Amino acid sequence: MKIVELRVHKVAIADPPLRSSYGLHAPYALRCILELKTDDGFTGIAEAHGGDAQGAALESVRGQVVGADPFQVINRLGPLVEADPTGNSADRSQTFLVPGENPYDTGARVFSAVETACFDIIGKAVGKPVCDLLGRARDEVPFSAYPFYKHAGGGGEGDDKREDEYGECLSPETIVRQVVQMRKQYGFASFKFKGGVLEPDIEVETMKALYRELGPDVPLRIDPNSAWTVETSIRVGIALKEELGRGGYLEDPTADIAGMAAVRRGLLKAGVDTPLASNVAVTGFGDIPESVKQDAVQIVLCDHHYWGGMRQVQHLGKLCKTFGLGMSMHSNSHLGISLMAMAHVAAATPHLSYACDTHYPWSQAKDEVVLGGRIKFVNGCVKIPNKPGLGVELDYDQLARGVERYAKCPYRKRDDTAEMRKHVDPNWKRVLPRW
Ligand code: GKR
Ligand code: MG
Repeated sequence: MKIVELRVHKVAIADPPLRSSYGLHAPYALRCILELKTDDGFTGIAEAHGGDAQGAALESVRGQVVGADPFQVINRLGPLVEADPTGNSADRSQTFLVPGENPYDTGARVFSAVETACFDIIGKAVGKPVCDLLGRARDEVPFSAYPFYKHAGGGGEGDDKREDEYGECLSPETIVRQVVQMRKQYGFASFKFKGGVLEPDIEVETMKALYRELGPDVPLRIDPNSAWTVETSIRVGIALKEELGRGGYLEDPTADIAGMAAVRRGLLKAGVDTPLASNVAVTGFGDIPESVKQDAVQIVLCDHHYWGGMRQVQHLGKLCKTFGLGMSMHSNSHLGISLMAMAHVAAATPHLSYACDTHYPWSQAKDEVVLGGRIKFVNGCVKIPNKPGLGVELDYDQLARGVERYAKCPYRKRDDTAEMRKHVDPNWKRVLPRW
């Protein structure tokens, strides 16, 4: 079998004005859809981060991929996972860069997309779901709701302005309303709240309001993306001992491994052993030794998109198990192809015991490129379909609309700072730590 065609489709999807310590989401999130076609009629697909740079990076491997055997090409491209186009492998951290815009993991992101599309082809060729190729550990994958502070608006621009499903949510009461609405619609049983936006005391109050609403059996997490000092992180960790302590965690309260380790020490000293999780301080295998040595992070968030694909996530699972670390999954704005890939890799990673993050509720049916429309959640879970490969196909009409939206919109990369300056505060800067 030979790959005869590689196609990269850059799409834009409406995204509401969500806030995080990185700033504000633009009216459109950008994604790339990769298609690989083989000489015997199979098509493998994958979804990656978006924008011009990611699109060009995917195009750059055309020469290595076209003409190759999908059973072999993923191993040949292996060096991409370790490649460092900046020549500075000392710090691959995501502290100052949003995921998908980190030049240190460009190769890992490209590899991941090619690997996913090849597994889709291989699954189709042998008649098996991708998670069965990797080794299935579960049939359905629980996801966690991902409430955000948000301004009014449903995303999109001009005559493509979308309805605002959730309204403005910038207070504890409106976040509770958002969460109740999401739970009703998707059945989520775990909740991760994106903090780092308002004063920490308001965010503590928000978490307490969520706890009161959801009860003690629902795991809660908060993730301020490094917005807090070590002292603030310890103070919040103590204040939320009960709320985060029941199967939840405190995610990236402060920057870098040394900072996270200091938070851990402070919390333990105060008798709080809420685990610290990370997708910012720990973003690659190179971060694990130091993190383990300092006991900085007790739960690592994987993400096949930038950890270098599905098998790397499985390796990470083994490593986490070996060192007694827990494992969860990170997400960014995405469509159904990414959701299915996330579900397959989670289904094939037994050590991943926390419900996976997903931004999926923030995307809309109008933008979905998967044939048959949006992926369904049942009780907060995605079931692995009894179909070969990823189990989803492209809707080419929807794909064409996404490509057209990309061509029309002015966004070419994710820039949450620029959006903050345009819509909220012309002098806004990402200051770390802010509180
Ligand atoms: O979508 O604004 C966002 C999030 O802040 C995202 O960019 C983060 O990467 O979900 C993420 C996280 O867990 O840090
Ligand atoms: Mg995070």
